[in-house]
Amino acid sequence: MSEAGERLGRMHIVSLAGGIGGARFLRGLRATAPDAQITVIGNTGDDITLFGLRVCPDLDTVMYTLGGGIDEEQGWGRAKESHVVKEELAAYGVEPQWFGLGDRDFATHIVRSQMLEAGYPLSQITEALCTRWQPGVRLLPMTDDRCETHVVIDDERGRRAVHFQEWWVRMRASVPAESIALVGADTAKPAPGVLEAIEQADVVILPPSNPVVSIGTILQIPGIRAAIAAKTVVGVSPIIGGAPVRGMADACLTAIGVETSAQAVLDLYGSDLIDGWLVSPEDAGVALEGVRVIARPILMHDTVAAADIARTALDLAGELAG
Ligand code: FO1
Repeated sequence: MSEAGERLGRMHIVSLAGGIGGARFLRGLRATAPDAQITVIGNTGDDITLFGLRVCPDLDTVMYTLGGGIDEEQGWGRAKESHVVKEELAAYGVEPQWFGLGDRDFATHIVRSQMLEAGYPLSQITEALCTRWQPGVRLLPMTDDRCETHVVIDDERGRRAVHFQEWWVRMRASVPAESIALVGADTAKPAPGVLEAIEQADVVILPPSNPVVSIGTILQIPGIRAAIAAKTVVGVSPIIGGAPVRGMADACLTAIGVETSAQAVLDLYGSDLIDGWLVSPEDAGVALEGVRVIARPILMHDTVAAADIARTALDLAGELAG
């Protein structure tokens, strides 16, 4: 194995991850560092209880994407899905009907919910679910404690907080968010293994996930941001040329008064957290004291492209770690 390959072989990588963009990046990271030990800290702020079942969209998106079960077109949910249960629930007039849970996906939520009911923590449940999917990374929830992202809106029904999924899926973030809060963050603890994984990491990678409701929420769990700031951290901008590549990060950034740009997201993360920052060529002017910025194509058309971007991030981290 080459020297670099040898180094990668022993490498401990920690990556934070949200939904679709993060999961696709991780597929590339795993491809470019097949022998590295990769720990993924997954966002649980999107989690929601529906029909008595606990749904963990970002954990499932990482698990299905890396485990080969994802609906590639949608980026979430299972491939070859059917929706008979959803239709039957609708026939009973049961709400909500705006969240598309498929029959295969229901099995994941049933297993998770019965294990929660039996008293297992989410981290052990996620480990159990990953035994089937073999994602090739260690997937940890950011916390085992209940945290949910809620969004304050003011519409015809007045000013109120709605669950992030209702704002994101039912409203398509069309109603401006007055504020976004991670309910429960202040009393939440990092899940077992999270701080240890960060401590043992050679590098921490921030994929191009939503900086507010995915990466931002993970950083709000007490102890996680400080632990990561102590490491060599390289991030990939989720914004290219003033627009998010996918999803609605712009609506989230606007909600917290941050401009939708690669510069503004870097400023939001801060140089106390970030050591290296990958931006697209059209954002080559991005700069921040104490941060090495590299401009190169960062659009993940496929796993090969994602692997190439991930390799650039790892190589930059290697240089910065010195
Ligand atoms: N996103 C949608 O836009 N519409 C849906 O109906 C929907 C259902 C859904 C079910 C399970 C799941 O794991 C994810 C689902 N998502 C859906 C995506 C989800 O809202 C987002 O992936 C994250 O919460 C944000 O990254």
